[in-house]
Amino acid sequence: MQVFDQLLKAKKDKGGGFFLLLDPDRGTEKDILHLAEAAEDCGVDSILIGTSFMLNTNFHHVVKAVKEHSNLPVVIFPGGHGQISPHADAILFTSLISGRNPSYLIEEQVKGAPLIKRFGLEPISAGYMLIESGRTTSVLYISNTQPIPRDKSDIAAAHALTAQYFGMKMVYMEAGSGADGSVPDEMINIVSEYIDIPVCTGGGINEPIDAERKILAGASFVVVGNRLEECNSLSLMREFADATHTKKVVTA
Ligand code: 1GP
Repeated sequence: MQVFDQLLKAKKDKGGGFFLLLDPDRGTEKDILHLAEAAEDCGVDSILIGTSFMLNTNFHHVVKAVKEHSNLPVVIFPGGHGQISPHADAILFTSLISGRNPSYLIEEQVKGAPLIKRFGLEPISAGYMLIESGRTTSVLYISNTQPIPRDKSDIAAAHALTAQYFGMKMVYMEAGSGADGSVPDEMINIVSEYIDIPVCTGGGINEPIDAERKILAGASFVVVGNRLEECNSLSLMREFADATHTKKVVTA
């Protein structure tokens, strides 16, 4: 089964899909692999790997090691065309549609596409939208773009519909890693009601209850990185997965 179909199945069966984001620039390799190895047992549906600004030169090595330590689909969430590795299963083929910077709208993608083909990675096209989060996150600074204001759900909805009409498979509503405020539930609700493709959201989701709220608001997938990498707690990772899986299995 293709990775994207597996993610859709997680949403359908469990109510929402929970993705663990591992940033090769944050934490030691030991800490990253500690989370990766336990992720499947804790209920994680997919592991994302990527960063907005990479200092670590060992990207391929980290992706390979994570893949060797987990049976979950490993999906690259690239900050640029330098983060394409043959060791992953799929890649979020994002275009930063909320911005007007040609580098992140199309240039990085043109540089990366031939490598994705050569490596046989499954591209999962996604309209990537930055939502104002209360601070200048790395992705905001590096992309040199304006985020969509938190109270402008209509603007967010128009961007998301554009992604759908372009044939993208989902939209990713991003507050930025370590954001002060996650994407507002109300905006997720308005956008997910307005479009027919799934909504993924991440950035500043620091408590399991927040993950549950995002799914109940209409998101299909929730991404958590910072909080789990900071505390390296397997029990918290399980709590996040359980909270995201809003469709509880009732056993007789
Ligand atoms: C960042 O959406 C992800 O691209 C996750 O954000 O690290 O704040 O969980 P956090």
